[in-house]
Amino acid sequence: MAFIDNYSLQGKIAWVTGASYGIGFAIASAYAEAGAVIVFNDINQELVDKGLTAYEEKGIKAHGYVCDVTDEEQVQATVEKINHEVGVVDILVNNAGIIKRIPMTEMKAEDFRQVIDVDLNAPFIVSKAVIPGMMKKGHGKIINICSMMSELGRETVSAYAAAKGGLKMLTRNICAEYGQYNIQCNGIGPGYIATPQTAPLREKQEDGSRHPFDAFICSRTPAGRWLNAEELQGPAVFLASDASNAVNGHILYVDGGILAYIGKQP
Ligand code: NAP
Ligand code: GCO
Repeated sequence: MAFIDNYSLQGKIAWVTGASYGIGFAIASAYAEAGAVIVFNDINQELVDKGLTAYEEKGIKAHGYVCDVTDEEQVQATVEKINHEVGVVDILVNNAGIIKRIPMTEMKAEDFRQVIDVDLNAPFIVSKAVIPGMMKKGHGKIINICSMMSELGRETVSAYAAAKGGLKMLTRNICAEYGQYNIQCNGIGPGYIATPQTAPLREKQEDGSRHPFDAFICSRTPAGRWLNAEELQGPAVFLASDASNAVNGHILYVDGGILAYIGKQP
């Protein structure tokens, strides 16, 4: 077998949560190109149908399921359906996520809980649901989509930073607990990616000027630009493939160098 074949996902079943669009869609599209069968979910049929159409337009026959990843009963039922209709999941990407940008002293406890529920509890719920199948198969890959906020804080994102910091440690704990079953659990920490989630940070101001945060992020990124979701595809395929079987409990930051950079002098 040629070395490069280690990067193939041929015949693998990959479930990317919340992948009707955005980062999840980009990762799932790359997985399909690497040979995987794509499974994705979203919280309503309209978004699942939107995703199925988008995948079809790329020539990908994906399997879409309506599933709120915070609901353990829905997740367990979805895993049963996937096992029956597609097959046992080999690769899980915990991508679904939300953010609420509210100053902490103004944030309702319910808002904090909702972010923790989607960004931290859900990766626990979905990982717990697929690990038994991976154990039976004798292999598995779990990739948690972490964040710059797994390492850094900033104003208004207390819930998100707490969730993504916790997701970093959940990643390490799954590695510790299930590495013995040939299951590798790693994280990807994207920098600032131009998706619907960050659109509010890039909106033009009323006077047509750049959003202050847009200019700020470009000054904190050595490349001086926002990244795009496609730049996560290579790292995501690597962590889903046999090429990374000796990589476990690692958070791979795909941030253009933000974490290494103090920022451009004004
Ligand atoms: P996005 O455009 O907002 O997409 C998030 C996806 O998750 C949507 O499809 C959303 O569906 C889905 N989702 C939300 N709650 C869900 C739930 N309870 N059950 C099922 N699906 C749910 O976000 P993105 O920018 O692609 O980000 C994807 C992941 O990367 C997130 O975990 C985010 O925290 C992380 N991340 C993003 C960036 C960035 O700069 N964009 C950087 C680092 C990390 P709905 O449309 O129905 O809500
Ligand atoms: C924010 C952004 C970030 C990105 C990402 C950075 O408000 O600071 O939304 O949190 O989403 O997580 O890695």
